[in-house]
Amino acid sequence: MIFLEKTFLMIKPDGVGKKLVGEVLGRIERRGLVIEEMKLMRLDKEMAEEHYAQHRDQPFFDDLINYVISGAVVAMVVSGKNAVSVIRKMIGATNPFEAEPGTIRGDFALDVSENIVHGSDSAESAKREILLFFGE
Ligand SMILES: Nc1nc2c(ncn2[C@@H]2O[C@H](COP(=O)(O)OP(=O)(O)OP(=O)(O)O)[C@@H](O)[C@H]2O)c(=O)[nH]1
Ligand SMILES: [Mg+2]
Repeated sequence: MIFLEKTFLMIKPDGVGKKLVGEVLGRIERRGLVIEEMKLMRLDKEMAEEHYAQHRDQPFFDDLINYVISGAVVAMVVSGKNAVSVIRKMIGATNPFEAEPGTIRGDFALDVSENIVHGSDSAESAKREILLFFGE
């Protein structure tokens, strides 16, 4: 089935630092998805912990939070047919070592703790994350 839906995507500090903003935006646009909202911003600790709340009990949580607040990020709302799963496929596996070539992580990352982008893992997560970042 085809759903017109919205998802949340964030270029993480290593993606911004490696000058991959244009590359990621280009892939989204060339795929036919639409960038509805976008902002360059810096997360504070509270917002980062809220965003990654599901991982609070993981051993890597503190490292994850410190990394995501370490520099600017680009947060955006992306829409299109099946946008949630299409973006997840374009991003590739969580561990870049396992991400297929042609995916963002498979092309630009090698380390699970610095994997360039975040994408919502479900329509429910997208709704929550869009509310957190864009208040809508
Ligand atoms: N150091 C470390 N970081 C991890 C590990 N697993 C996940 N992470 C980090 O935590 C983030 C969130 O994990 P998940 O939500 O399970 O993975 P994901 O959905 O592919 O990644 P996000 O799109 O960032 O949410 C990942 O993107 C990684 O940066 C791990 O085993 N070790
Ligand atoms: Mg996730």
